[in-house]
Order: sequence, then C-alpha cells, then structure tokens
Amino acid sequence: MPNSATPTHCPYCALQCGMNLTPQQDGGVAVVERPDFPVNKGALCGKGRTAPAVLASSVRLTSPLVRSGGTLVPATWDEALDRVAEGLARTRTEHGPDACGVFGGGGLTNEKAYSLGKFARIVLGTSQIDYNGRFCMSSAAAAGIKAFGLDRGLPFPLEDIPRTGCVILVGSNLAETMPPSLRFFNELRENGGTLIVIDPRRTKTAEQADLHLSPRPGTDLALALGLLHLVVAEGRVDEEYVQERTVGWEDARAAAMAHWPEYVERITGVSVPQLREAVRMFCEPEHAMVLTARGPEQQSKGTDTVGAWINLCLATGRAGRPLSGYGCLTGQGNGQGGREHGQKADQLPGYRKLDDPDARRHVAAVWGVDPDSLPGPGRSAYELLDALGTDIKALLLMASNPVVSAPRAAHIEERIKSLDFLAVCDVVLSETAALADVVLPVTQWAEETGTTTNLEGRVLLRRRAISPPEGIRSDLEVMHELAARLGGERGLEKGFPTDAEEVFEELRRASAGGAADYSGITYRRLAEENGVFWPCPGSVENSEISEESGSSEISEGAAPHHPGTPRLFLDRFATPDGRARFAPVSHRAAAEEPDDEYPVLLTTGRVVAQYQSGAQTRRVAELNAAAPGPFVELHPRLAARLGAVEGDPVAVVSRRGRAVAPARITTGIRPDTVFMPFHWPGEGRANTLTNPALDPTSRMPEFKACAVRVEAVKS
Ligand SMILES: Nc1nc2c(c(=O)[nH]1)N[C@H]1C(S)=C(S)[C@@H](COP(=O)(O)OP(=O)(O)OC[C@H]3O[C@@H](n4cnc5c(=O)[nH]c(N)nc54)[C@H](O)[C@@H]3O)O[C@H]1N2
Ligand SMILES: Nc1nc2c(c(=O)[nH]1)N[C@H]1C(S)=C(S)[C@@H](COP(=O)(O)OP(=O)(O)OC[C@H]3O[C@@H](n4cnc5c(=O)[nH]c(N)nc54)[C@H](O)[C@@H]3O)O[C@H]1N2
Ligand code: SF4
Ligand SMILES: [Mo]
Repeated sequence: MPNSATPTHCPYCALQCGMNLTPQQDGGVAVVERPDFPVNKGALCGKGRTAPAVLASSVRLTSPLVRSGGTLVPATWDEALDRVAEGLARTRTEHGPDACGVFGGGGLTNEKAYSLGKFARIVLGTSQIDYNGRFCMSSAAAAGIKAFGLDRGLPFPLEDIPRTGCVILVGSNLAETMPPSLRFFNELRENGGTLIVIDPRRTKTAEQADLHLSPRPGTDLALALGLLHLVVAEGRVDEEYVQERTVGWEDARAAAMAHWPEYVERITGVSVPQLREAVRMFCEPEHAMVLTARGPEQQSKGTDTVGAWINLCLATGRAGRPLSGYGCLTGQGNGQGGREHGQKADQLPGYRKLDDPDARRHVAAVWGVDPDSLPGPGRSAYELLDALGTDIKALLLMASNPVVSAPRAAHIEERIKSLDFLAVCDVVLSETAALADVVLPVTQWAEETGTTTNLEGRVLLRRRAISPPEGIRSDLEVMHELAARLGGERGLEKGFPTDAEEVFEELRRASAGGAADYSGITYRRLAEENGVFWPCPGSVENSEISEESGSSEISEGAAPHHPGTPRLFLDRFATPDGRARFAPVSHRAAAEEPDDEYPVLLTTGRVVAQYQSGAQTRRVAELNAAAPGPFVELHPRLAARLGAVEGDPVAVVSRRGRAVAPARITTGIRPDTVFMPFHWPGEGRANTLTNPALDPTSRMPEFKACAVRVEAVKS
C-alpha cells in the first residue's frame, strides 16, 4: 500500500472539519491538511491538529477492566462481556427491563447511535435510554420542530453566511468552539455585512462583532421580545410574508408588545439605544440570519427563548428564503445525526416519534419485531441519571462522562455510585469509567469507519486510517457480543452487524420516509460527493419495507438520484399546511435568581483548547499546556469587593455545592456574573454548582444561569 493519505474528519466538534491522515513509521498517523473539504478548507483548531495523540496506547485503555475487590483489574474480553451480560440480565430478571438504563452520546457515529437505540429497545426491552445531546441542543430542536415542523441544525450550508446581510449570533463563542468557522463571518464583514454577538462576556467572538450586546445570563427571551417589540413599533414587519407563510402572528405580536424596550433594558441590562441599533442592523439589509448556540439554549426556558428568536426571523420575513433564516449551531461531532436515529428517549430512527403508531410499525418491520414489543418513551437524560440507584439499577454507558458534565454533578456522581451495576465503553478511563464495574476499551475515529452528520445536516464519511492497538474492539462489536449473550436462543446478534456499512444500509431503510431520510445516501456517494445533506430520499417503492420479511433492498441504481437538500424550507415549511408557527412566548426569570445569600450569577461554557468533560483533551500535552485547569472569570469591581487577586483561588458556592479555582479578572464580563469552564473534575468542577432545573418541553438543564456566592479563599 502506498503511503497514501486517508481523507476523514475530526473526532471532536460539530464542524467535522475535513483532514487527511497519513501513516507514520511508528505505526501512528499524522494530520495533514485537506483543502478540498468546503467547511474548513484545510484549517483546523489545536484539538483537531493534536487528535492523534489520543490514539497512543500510553493514554488510552488497552484492555477490558473488571472490578475485583474494589479495584479495576485487566480481564479478557470474554470475562468482561460475560460480566456485562450477567449484570444486565440479572437486573432485568429481578427488577424488570426498565431497571436497565442506557446512556449514549452525540459523539457516536450514526451507525453506533442507531445500534444503541435498537439495542436498548429490542435486546434489553427498556424504555430507559437517553443521551448527552439532551444537555446540548434539545431546546433548539424542540423550538425548531414547533416553528418549522422539522429540526435540522442549520437549514443552509455555512457557505451562505458570507452572502447574507447581518448575522445575530446568540450565545455562541465560535471563535473558541469552532474556530475555522470564523472565516465565514470574516467574509461576511468583508462583503459589507454585519455581525451582532449576544453574550454576557466579551469573548473572542464578541471582539469580532460590529455590535456586542451583553445581557444578564438567562434573559435572552426578554431580549428577543424587546427586539420584536421594536420591529413592530418601527413598522419593520414584513406583513406580506407573515400573511402568506406563517400562522400565529397576532398572539406573538401581543406578547412582544407587552415587552417595552425600557422594561427589557431593566431585565437584560442591554440599553434601549443598543436594542434599537440591533434592530436597525438586522432589518436594513435584504437578508439576515439568527444563529443560536448553548448560551440561550441551556436555560430552563430554552425552548421558548429559541422560539422568540425564531419569531424575530418570521416577523421580518427572514426564514425559508435564500440567504436568510434561523439556525442552531450544533455541538458534538455527531450532535445532529446522534439526535436523529433513536438514542433519544422518545425517538425512533429517521427522526421518528416513538409514540407514533406508523413510525413503530415501520421501524419494527425493519427490525423484524412486533411493533407492540417496542417500549414507549423513557426519561430525559438528567431524569434518567437522577433515577440511578432507585428505579434504574444497572446502566450501560457509551460516549459520555457525566461525573464531569452533568448538572449538579456531585449528586449525579452519588447516584452513579449507588448503581448495582455500571458498564462503560470508552477510549480512555474517564472519571465515570473509573466508577464502573466493567470498562470496555473501544476503537476511535481514525481506527474505524462510520458516518457523522455535521451542523449543516451534511452526512459525512469517516474512514479507517489505521488499525487499533491489540485488544481493543469497536462499540459495534460490543453491541453484537452483548446481543448474542443476552438474546439467548433468539439470535439477536444478527441484527447487530459489526461492519458499519452494513449498519448504515439498515439505517437507510429505517430512516426511509422519516423526517431525517437517509435512504438515498450510500457510502459510495459520501466518498464521491464530500457529504450529502439530508433529507435525501431513495426510491419510494424500493424503500417500502415488507412487514413479513422485515427486509428489503433500497437499490440506489433504481432510485432517481436525489441530490440531497442543502437548503430547507425555500418553498414551504415542514408543517402540515406549509406555514411556520409563531411561538406565543413571554419572558420568565431563570429558575434561580440571585438573592442576598447567593447574589451573583454563574454561567459556564468552554475554552478553545479543551473539549467537553476533557476526558480526551486533558490527555494531550499541548492542549493541557494551553489550558491547564479551571478558573473563575470575574469583573474587577466584583474582585475588588471580594478582595480577590488575579491567580489566587476563589470559592464559588451554590445551593448544590462549592468549587474552588483561580481568579481570572477581566473587564470582559458583566460585574454581576462569573464564568467557569466545565472541562475539569475535582475541586474546580463547575458542575458541582450548576442547577438541574429543566426546560418543561425539551427537558434540557439550565447550565447557563444559577445563583452563587463568591468568596476569596485565604491561602
Ligand atoms: N473548544 C471546544 N469546542 C467545542 C466544545 C468544547 O467543549 N470545547 N464542545 C462542542 C459542543 S458539544 C458544543 S455544544 C459547542 C458549544 O459551543 P458554544 O455554545 O459556542 O459554547 P459555550 O461556551 O458553552 O457557550 C457560548 C457562550 O454563551 C455565553 N453565555 C453564557 N450564558 C449566556 C446567556 O444566558 N445568554 C447568552 N446569550 N450567552 C450566554 C458564554 O459566555 C459563552 O461565551 O461547542 C463545541 N465545540
Ligand atoms: N456546566 C456545563 N456543563 C455542560 C455544558 C455546559 O455548557 N456547561 N455543556 C453540555 C453539553 S452541550 C454537552 S454536549 C455535554 C458533553 O459532556 P459529555 O457527555 O461528558 O461529553 P464528552 O466529554 O465528550 O464525553 C465523551 C466520552 O466518550 C468517550 N468517547 C469518545 N468517542 C467515543 C466513541 O466513539 N465510543 C465510546 N464508547 N466512547 C467515546 C470520550 O473519551 C469521553 O470519555 O456536557 C454538558 N455539560
Ligand atoms: S473546529 Fe471542531 S471539527 Fe474542526 S478541528 Fe477543531 S474540534 Fe475538530
Ligand atoms: Mo454539546
């Protein structure tokens, strides 16, 4: 084999930057530029560049581990898999199938996410499955479905951004969380467009903006309503568009009119002239976009908040038209695909609903089971974790590290410890894996093939570039082996192929006719076309599933070649009548507002050099050098009041616990707010403090606002 480069994608965030991997003498791979992939055109952030470091045997798990006499010791695969099967089977026998929980991740490929959902429903027969995407973007998803009838992160490719007139970025720090994407915003400004950033901090992203609004955390809903109020008051509503393409304007308008700019200024801390300026910048150009990320979404009213931003787009005719629209910047590598194929509590593949009889029939036929045997919807992620040790006695966890990343993490850590049985599949010994009864070491991005769906809804092919170290198996193999052990006579393992393309072929059939229809997508197309945007239906006749056999072929050859759908909603929205829905929303406070005892607001987020719970990136020397540990960002005025000194430890105390980390004093944050990144365990764990108050619709927790007290720590 020549020393050829393998084109693939980064293991981390939702941008899914393209990269080439070339084999090295030492058996490893080096990352080389891949300029042909349009999203990043070769550019990578430090995490992508250094990703091969996590492939090294020295930092990762190389053998299954089982708990023996209180400690984790190496074991054979058979021993370890037998222990997992026994743990789950015993729980099922003693307490029923719903006592077995499954927790997945948005970093899993489509094939793994699909198989995990299927594994829970037909091998374990449990309804208790959810995943970390619930912490990430389910509020935007819920609002998108309500408004447009369909949720896909961005309804247009990133390449449209430079040609619009104005972008409002709400609570996204993409200069740190998706650095190569900054190019699109720079081009927008070079073309004469403007960028508005809404963030309580003057982030690297805000520094690029033409206008930076700095609201109090948790007040984006009021802010959006205030802007809509001004749109109406200034006669900027696109009446014709509202008439033709929407319903529900009267109620939404009435709600907005109750939010006077002065009232909104009091709630948000953003001045009326700034509100007016934002409206002018957004409304004057012919095209404009609103993009949200975790800032406004990770709130106990995230769904209504995103709804209010969508209202602003609808009232001004900026959705479902070229170069205009609302989009959500998804987060994890497969944050988009991971929420479409069934690892979510209420979901079946193809973005189908678990409580829809037609959806159950369709998917049950593909799976070769009776639709009535499929369990119903289960608990959301936080509620599932909170039920560990009580209703849920055993957990199979794949691709998440909740000991660091879940809200109210000390409590969740206790819940995890109270389980009868915990099995974790991971590439490293994460803080959560360290608590397991069995740890299964699995292959990573560069060692396996599979598809992901990036924030644009572009389905991509990751390709295997190297062999994994001896002794490591893939998540797909783990599910196959567990299905064999748990299925007994039923031969269930046949439904869990270990070859990703085989799984994808089944996923195509399962998704056919669903909202996220992948049936016209094949590995061959993905390789040739640099990704395909869903929905991409195959031929309808061919994709119909025979209920008896449960199997049919979708022959791509026979299907008219669907080009995929880079841009959604241009003719109609995905609602029954084709019109978008306004959301009749009003402001409400965060679940926990500051008071005398806890007078400051804490918000949380990310830094460029660490990824999520840090399980992977904390093992990379270069990234650790750049971001060695947690910190508390606070304004000089607050610091002066507390007597806090730059670099010295401060304690942040909430109703849930106390965290300590060095002070980082900056004028770039509101004086009533402190910020902590959440990438670290231990004393500086931000999630010791966070509030698990859930959004009533999306069940997403309020990571972005809770009340705290800050104290200088005497050293
Ligand atoms: N380096 C790095 N990149 C990542 C990740 C990572 O862990 N590290 N994770 C990936 C994932 S899964 C995700 S979800 C994305 C997240 O990407 P982002 O959403 O960009 O990341 P965050 O830092 O969580 O939040 C963005 C901003 O919201 C602001 N914010 C806080 N509270 C509020 C509020 O109430 N209102 C508003 N408007 N803003 C607020 C914060 O100050 C922060 O700057 O990043 C992806 N990329
Ligand atoms: N305070 C606060 N907390 C937050 C957030 C916040 O903004 N503030 N953001 C939330 C958000 S948006 C997210 S997405 C979550 C993310 O938080 P987590 O769910 O903890 O995500 P990761 O740290 O990416 O954990 C992924 C784990 O899976 C492993 N892994 C990677 N690839 C694979 C694979 O293919 N198979 C298997 N089996 N394992 C794999 C990694 O090594 C790692 O241990 O955190 C949430 N928590
Ligand atoms: S921006 Fe995201 S996908 Fe691109 S290299 Fe960095 S972590 Fe990887
Ligand atoms: Mo996320």
